[in-house]
Amino acid sequence: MTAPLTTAPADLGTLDDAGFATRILGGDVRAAARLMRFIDDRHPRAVAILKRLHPHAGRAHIVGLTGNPGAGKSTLAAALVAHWRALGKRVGVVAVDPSSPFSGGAILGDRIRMAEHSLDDRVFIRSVATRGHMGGLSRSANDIAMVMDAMGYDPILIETVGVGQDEIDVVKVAETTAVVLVPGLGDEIQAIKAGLLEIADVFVVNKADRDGALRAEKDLRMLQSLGAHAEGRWEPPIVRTIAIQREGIGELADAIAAHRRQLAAAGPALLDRARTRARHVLESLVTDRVTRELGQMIDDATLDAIAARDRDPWSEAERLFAAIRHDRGPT
Ligand SMILES: Nc1nc2c(ncn2[C@@H]2O[C@H](COP(=O)(O)OP(=O)(O)OP(=O)(O)O)[C@@H](O)[C@H]2O)c(=O)[nH]1
Ligand SMILES: [Mg+2]
Repeated sequence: MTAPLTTAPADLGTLDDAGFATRILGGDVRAAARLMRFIDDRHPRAVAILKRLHPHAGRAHIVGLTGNPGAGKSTLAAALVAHWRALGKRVGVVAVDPSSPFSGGAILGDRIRMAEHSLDDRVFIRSVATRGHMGGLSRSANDIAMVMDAMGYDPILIETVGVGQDEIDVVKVAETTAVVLVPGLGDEIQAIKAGLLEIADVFVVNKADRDGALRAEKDLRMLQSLGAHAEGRWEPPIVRTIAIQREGIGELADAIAAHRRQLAAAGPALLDRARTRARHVLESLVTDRVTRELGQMIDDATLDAIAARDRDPWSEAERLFAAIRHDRGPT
């Protein structure tokens, strides 16, 4: 990440949490990048600064872009960014896929694809690779998107491969999720298996230059017609794109915007999504903490006692849970 020239040579090391937050809200990309490293490293300062940014976020349209590996998500992301930039928007991109163009493990072709945006200070691109924590990927992506949101980037695109629960959880924080499919290969069926159909607000049939794009669209329509049709419910549109030729990108951007307009018009639906997002984040934070604390509380003596049948696991579970409940912490 190159700092914009307007940034004074900041000694970030001397800033306290409030100073950090002020810098970030003022648009300092270097300070934001530092915070994102804190987030990656699970540094305690990350939470302290995030708490200060939280009231300032909530304006951006967070858009999830997911689909099978190689479906063309990164190519679509680069094309969408170009489209939005041309409309004068400041765009954020959070790339979750470790093999994505924005991450360290990028393959050369991918990197070139996104290179046109890499020197543009109105585009903030950040990759997320944090793994190994339950829900870690999703929470890091959410935190990073929130930082961009607080800084005024809008829309914010989150690219994640639609394989594996942790990856799919990522788009639960998105307001609008676009699911990318490609013609042939029975992708439609794979999508159902992976639960991608249920989370789609917009379908993209990318690689429409290939045989079978119409067929794929028809198959999708058919599947949709089998689903439940609640009155007034949003029917996910199907957009055909050729990402490498940047065809259909305007239509895709329009479909994404239309979904948000519909959510906003529906009122309660938007509230529902916000509530679902809040629940997802809160549950993930609490679950993570409880898991960690439990890990520390369960000692070998207890395990041996249960194994030797001196104690029973139910009583021990009750005891542990009671201990967690009584340690209410600061309120
Ligand atoms: N023919 C054709 N190829 C495309 C199109 N869009 C992308 N590709 C190619 O498909 C390949 C994969 O594209 P990516 O954008 O890297 O796909 P991805 O979904 O981000 O892949 P992962 O991040 O690895 O899951 C690349 O070689 C692209 O050039 C398209 O519309 N038509
Ligand atoms: Mg990719």
